Amino acid sequence: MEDIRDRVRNQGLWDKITTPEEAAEFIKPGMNVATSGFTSSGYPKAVPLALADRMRKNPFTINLWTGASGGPELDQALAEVHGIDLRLPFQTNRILRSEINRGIVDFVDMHLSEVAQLSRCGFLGKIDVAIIEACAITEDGNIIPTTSVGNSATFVQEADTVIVEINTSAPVELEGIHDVYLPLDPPNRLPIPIVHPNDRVGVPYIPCPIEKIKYIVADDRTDKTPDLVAPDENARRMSEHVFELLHREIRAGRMPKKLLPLQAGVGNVANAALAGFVNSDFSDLTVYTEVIQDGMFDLIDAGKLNFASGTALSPSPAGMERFRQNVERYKKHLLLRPQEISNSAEVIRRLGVIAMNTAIEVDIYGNVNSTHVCGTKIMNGIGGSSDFASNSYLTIFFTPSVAKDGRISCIVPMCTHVDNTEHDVDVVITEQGIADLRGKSPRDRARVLIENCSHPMFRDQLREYFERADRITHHAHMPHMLGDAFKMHERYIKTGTMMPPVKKK
Ligand code: 0RQ
Repeated sequence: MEDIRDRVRNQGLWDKITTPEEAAEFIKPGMNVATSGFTSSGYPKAVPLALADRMRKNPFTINLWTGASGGPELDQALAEVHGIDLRLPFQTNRILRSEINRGIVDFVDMHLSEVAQLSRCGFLGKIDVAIIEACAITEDGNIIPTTSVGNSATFVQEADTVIVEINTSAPVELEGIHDVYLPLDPPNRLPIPIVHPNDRVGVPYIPCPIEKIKYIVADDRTDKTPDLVAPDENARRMSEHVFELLHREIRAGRMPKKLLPLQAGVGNVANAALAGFVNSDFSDLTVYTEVIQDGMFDLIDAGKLNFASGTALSPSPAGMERFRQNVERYKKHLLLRPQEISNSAEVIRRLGVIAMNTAIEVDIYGNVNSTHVCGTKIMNGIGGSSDFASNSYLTIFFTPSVAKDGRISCIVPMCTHVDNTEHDVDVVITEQGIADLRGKSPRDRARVLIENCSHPMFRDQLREYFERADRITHHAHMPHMLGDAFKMHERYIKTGTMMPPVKKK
């Protein structure tokens, strides 16, 4: 492994360099441990692995806070030894998810923009230790993050003790890509002075008092981001619908030709939508989002993307290699901010972002469930989807019209759990079509969602539900038959089989 002393530029800190085992020894049962990391980027690896090893031999638990999801060396390693008591604010690991859904881990599902403020204001308890992955430590002891900023700056500010993992697999050229701005809390907060996605308003490092750094460890493991999956036919069709919608908006004079800044969630459809922009006639694009993925490199190479602001650089392993080979060129177009800023309601609203996220299910009135399968089992968490959905100029939700090989409809009478309400959802897109809900009453929203977005296999059943509810409730504002609303889910849960389509009367 490369000698990390080149990267620890304050020589006074060299005697803090130690082994991951010694650093992990400092973490005691019940501690609140807050780490860097966002969507499997820039999370600490060596100390959590050493901690998991300790827990395996001598079981105990900690509470784990991060930016968003962590990679296998963090979330999975600690979940496998049942070492997490409480986890916040987002996760995507299969084993951790199972621990949560079995009631072993308490999970607090939070808006990603709010974690830092809640932490600073003391709602979450105090941070005993912050473990931060870094590219380097400056002469003044400040921390240069790696592939994500997330909540790291606030965690460092609030923690009693800081452990830094210098990761030598992170290119040193990452220095300069970060812009760290920490807002004051109410009543002293000032406007965040970002008026374009590329505005720099902070400093290129995480401020850290030297005396807080207790240990520095070396690591060279790379981020374990998922491989890129080729868009499937549904994702391709949804991305075509997005372009149709955006062209419509331009023709109506509601959107400039170069569009407004784009936000795209993670996953198959978001990737397909971004990939689709490469071959579209859109250019001069900007992005104001959380996660910068492979699609952005394609857009930069195609000369279509001017600038992308995010909080995590989360390409696939192949995408990271591509970044590494062309770091200076891509860096000119990219910037990483704290998630409190990348997801700031104030900035999103000012910039007029186009938000594109994915739902698990959408009900006929436009409420969105992004987190809980059949209302009880958490998938990943709300993440930043609602930070963007509630504040964007145009809020789009994607979902395939059916899931589980057609056994369940993703357009349902009533969501079993609501993350984004009807008031925040402008447009729903499935592979079947587009439902533009803006300016529509609940009953009109139901009609357009059923007719344009549901799968033909379930359409009659949804029509029948809506018409019966409308009749029975005497055309109430939002017709519902509460007893019948979840029948579509019940059948799926009980039999796991597709409901037979209802015959037209
Ligand atoms: O199940 O994993 O068993 O195969 O849900 O669904 O179709 O693979 O879609 O990977 O795009 O994830 C909403 C979860 C979609 C994601 C969600 C089952 C389906 C599959 C995953 P399997 P797909 P995706 C930026 C924004 C919230 C956070 C967010 C998400 C699994 O997009 O977590 O947007 N969003 N953050 O079979 C039963 C249904 C179902 C269903 C899907 N109706 N009923 N199962 N599934 N619909 C990023 C951050 O914030 C960091």
